[in-house]
Amino acid sequence: MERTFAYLKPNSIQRGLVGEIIRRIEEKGFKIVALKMLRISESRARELYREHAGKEFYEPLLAFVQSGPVVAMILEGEDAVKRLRVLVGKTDPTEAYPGSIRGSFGVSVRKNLIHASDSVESAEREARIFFDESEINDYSLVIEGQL
Ligand code: RTP
Ligand code: MG
Repeated sequence: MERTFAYLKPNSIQRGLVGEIIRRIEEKGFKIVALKMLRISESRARELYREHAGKEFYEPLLAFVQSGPVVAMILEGEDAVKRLRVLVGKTDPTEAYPGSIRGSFGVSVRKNLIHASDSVESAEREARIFFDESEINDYSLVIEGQL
């Protein structure tokens, strides 16, 4: 099964959207194998967004993601990276489909609620910034009727 990494940005937590966003992720069949709330340190933020270093939005982005606690997770599923990016929607919420997470709740490019890794390689790299191997859980999802 493919793994992807996501975290809910500070405005998701501040707006009380944690449950709603995770519900949509679970509803789509993703299996949560790691989950925690934390504050992102400056060094972790720089490492996470190193591909954007030097761009005009880099410093404001770093400040925003450190402005409050975030909720980080590792998700498993078939084609998980691509499928989560579709569920999350386009970077700019004004261009994201209304059924997507950003299309439903997003208000600006910066405050677009959630990060989702853009490749299997990024997912592995980003998951390692936030989680130790011992924090990743192994279990089976119970399909209705198997209870
Ligand atoms: P993410 O990494 O957060 O999942 O979002 P993404 O792949 O859709 O977007 P990316 O290009 O990786 O950009 C990372 C985050 O930087 C902020 N951003 N601001 N022009 C701008 O002001 C601008 N462009 C990007 C967004 O918050 C984006 O999620
Ligand atoms: Mg990205």
